[in-house]
Amino acid sequence: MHSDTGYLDWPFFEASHRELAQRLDAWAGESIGDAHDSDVDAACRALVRKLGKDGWLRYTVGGTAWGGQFDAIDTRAVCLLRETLSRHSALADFAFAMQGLGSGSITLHGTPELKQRYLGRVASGEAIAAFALSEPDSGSDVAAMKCAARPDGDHYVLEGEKTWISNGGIADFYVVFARTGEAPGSRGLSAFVVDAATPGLEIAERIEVIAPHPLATLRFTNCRVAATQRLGAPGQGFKVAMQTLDIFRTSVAAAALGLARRALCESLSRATSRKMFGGVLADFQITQAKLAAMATAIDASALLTYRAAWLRDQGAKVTREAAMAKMHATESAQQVIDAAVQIWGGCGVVSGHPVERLYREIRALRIYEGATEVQQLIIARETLSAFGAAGAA
Ligand code: COS
Repeated sequence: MHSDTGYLDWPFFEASHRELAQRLDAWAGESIGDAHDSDVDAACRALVRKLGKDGWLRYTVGGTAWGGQFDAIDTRAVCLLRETLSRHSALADFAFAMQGLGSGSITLHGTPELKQRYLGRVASGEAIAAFALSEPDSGSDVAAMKCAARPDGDHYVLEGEKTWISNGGIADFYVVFARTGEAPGSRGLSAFVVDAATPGLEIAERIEVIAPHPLATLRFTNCRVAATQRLGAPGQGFKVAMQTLDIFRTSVAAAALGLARRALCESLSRATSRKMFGGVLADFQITQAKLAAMATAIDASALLTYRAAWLRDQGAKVTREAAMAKMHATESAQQVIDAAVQIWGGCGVVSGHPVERLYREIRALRIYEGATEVQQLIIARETLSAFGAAGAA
């Protein structure tokens, strides 16, 4: 599959990143192709096992002692992996990404015992991870969550619901955020690792979406979780969630970038072969204008994405840069893919055609892990606060 790899020469990357992207591209071409299955649960389980067996999931966890590739999560590597996987198969990217999002809070805040128990199995693909933050009335407004965890001796008792939980129904454990009440709002939340088999945790409902993947609503009823399963100090759950999202939001941008690159590749192949009015589609300036806009949007997304990834790998706080990358890459990928459907004409809306699938697959990325409107809020806040801090008025 043709894809521009010139960006790998940008100064954001080390030689090891270039080698990683090329090796994964070759592997994905041979091993996953376009992974699609009517049984999405079975397809995801198989993808997690395969990604784990061949070593790719090691990049989703931090700490070589626990099975990670490096001691800290290398954001550029995660982004290159997601970009490459999503170019080949959105479902393979999903399977990879959720191992990272679902275990990222353990990498960042787990005790050695929790790291020992979970991270190695995430890295090998033996355990499937999930991140349980959203609720029916608390998606963007995390501090409004109601799911409660009441201390009870050396346990907490969880009561409430979580929804839109990716890997819900197939996960072996969930990182669950709940109100522990140390203070109002965002200062009264804590995070816990809850095994899927814990009594009192049930899958209340499976949710079908336009690009199928495992998704569910969870219900906790008198669900007892040992206090040793808590991640970070009591009341620090909001920060645990935000720090985890700071890593993986940038990687959502990378996934969108991969989908957009695939759309451009499909468009180029169509534009140079589709005969029309005595020439091919690509002869027409109206098509060239579309291709130019697509290529420029892709480069702009790549620059924002790898700037955020590189900055984070230098140890910087990247709340603003990650938000910019996620917002721009997902929004512009939607436009690139829409143009690809237009270039493919009627074929582009036939069920199962690569661009028809891309059209469905991109949509949710503008919503999950912080909708575009949340990214706008974050970018504006950070920009205003930098202006205020500079003393300008
Ligand atoms: N890293 C570390 N700490 C952070 C942080 C970050 N990225 N972002 C915020 N915090 C801290 C703040 O510094 C503040 O600390 P103090 O209480 O010590 O002052 C605290 O967390 C609360 O922050 P803030 O006042 O910004 O909280 P808000 O409730 O206003 O948060 C947004 C607003 C919208 C930014 C937040 O709720 C958010 O990101 N929502 C989207 C969540 C999401 O992605 N949902 C999708 C579900 S996951 S698939």
